[in-house]
Amino acid sequence: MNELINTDIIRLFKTDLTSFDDLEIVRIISGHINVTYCVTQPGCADTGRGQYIFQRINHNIFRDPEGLMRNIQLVTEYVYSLKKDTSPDPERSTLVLVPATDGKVFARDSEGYYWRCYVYLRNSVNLDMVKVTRKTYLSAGSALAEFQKSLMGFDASQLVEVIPDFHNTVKRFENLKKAVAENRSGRAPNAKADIEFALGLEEITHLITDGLASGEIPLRVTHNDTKLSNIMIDRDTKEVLCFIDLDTVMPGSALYDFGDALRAGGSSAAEDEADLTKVHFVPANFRNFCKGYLSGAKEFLTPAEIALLPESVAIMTYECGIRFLSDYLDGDVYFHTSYPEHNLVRARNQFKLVSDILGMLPALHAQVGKLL
Ligand code: GN1
Ligand code: MG
Repeated sequence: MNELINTDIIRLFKTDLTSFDDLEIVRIISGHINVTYCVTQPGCADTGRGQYIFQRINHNIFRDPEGLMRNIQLVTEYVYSLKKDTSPDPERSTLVLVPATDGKVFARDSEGYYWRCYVYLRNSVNLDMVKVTRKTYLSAGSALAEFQKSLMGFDASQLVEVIPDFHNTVKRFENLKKAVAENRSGRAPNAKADIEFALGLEEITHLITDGLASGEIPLRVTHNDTKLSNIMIDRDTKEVLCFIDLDTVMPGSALYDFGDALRAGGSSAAEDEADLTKVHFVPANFRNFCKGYLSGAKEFLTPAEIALLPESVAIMTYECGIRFLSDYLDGDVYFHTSYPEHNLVRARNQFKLVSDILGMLPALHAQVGKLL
């Protein structure tokens, strides 16, 4: 049974569900922040209208849930308007929000939590769930270029900054130093070598923020959480459909999305694999994703952006690692964890990748050069 979703919440949305007694409800555990359920009317999944995603928004992290939902509504409606005449399958080329019975794009439960509902993307799986092939990487890279390109005409001033300084690695570094100094969990002695490693890499933290400050790196509308589990593909053809998890769509750098996609997609192992002998950065994944990405993005990227593509992967991986480490030191107050050392395991995993990527930078630059 589910402790968190009941049919009262499901009934608050204008779905096509016809009965509420026999719904199949499955919790989806891949996200670290919100709580997600897939709700299916038995026998109706194939129509695409009998299956929905319900999410309870974590308002401790997303402090302005209504602003966040407004962002998602604007972006999904914008992408849909671009796709509706050009895509063979517009309903699967973006997430589609289901309005609540009062017309809003969210509803609140009796405890004040915000919920939203999306049409389930028919016959889809996320990229993390399949054996990823070269072709899938090429198409994921080009899907990212396409996502960024499609939002170039979107007026970014309409968007609220959902989490200020989300990918400001310099600020994340300051937060790490604070977490180390405060050591609220008392766990700092367990992470001595990890802290030392992280504090030793300050020089890479400002490469993107400096470019943004000087204007050499343009501010664009970016996704900001492009890990493979946020890329949906067709279960049969394996073609990329769209990006999901639009919580953090807001102004940012294209490098955040490129780097973050390869943070996850460039790794040989899951983000929380504890056996570091299984964790390494796979240059072929970089090459294939980058090839797909540049085929669409080289027409709009600036030289300063192209010059930092390899570094962006190191920076985003490092940033994620120091966020996990900071949360470990703070006592696991941000990311969902399944066991006490989970955040430390995740941080070590990311730092192993950072070491690999930094060691490969000349080779990765050579790859980019060949692809241009
Ligand atoms: C969080 O909740 P989820 O899994 O979509 C985090 C991302 C991290 C990611 C690491 C709002 O995303 O920034 O990269 O975990 N989202 C937020 O897996 O902090
Ligand atoms: Mg996310």
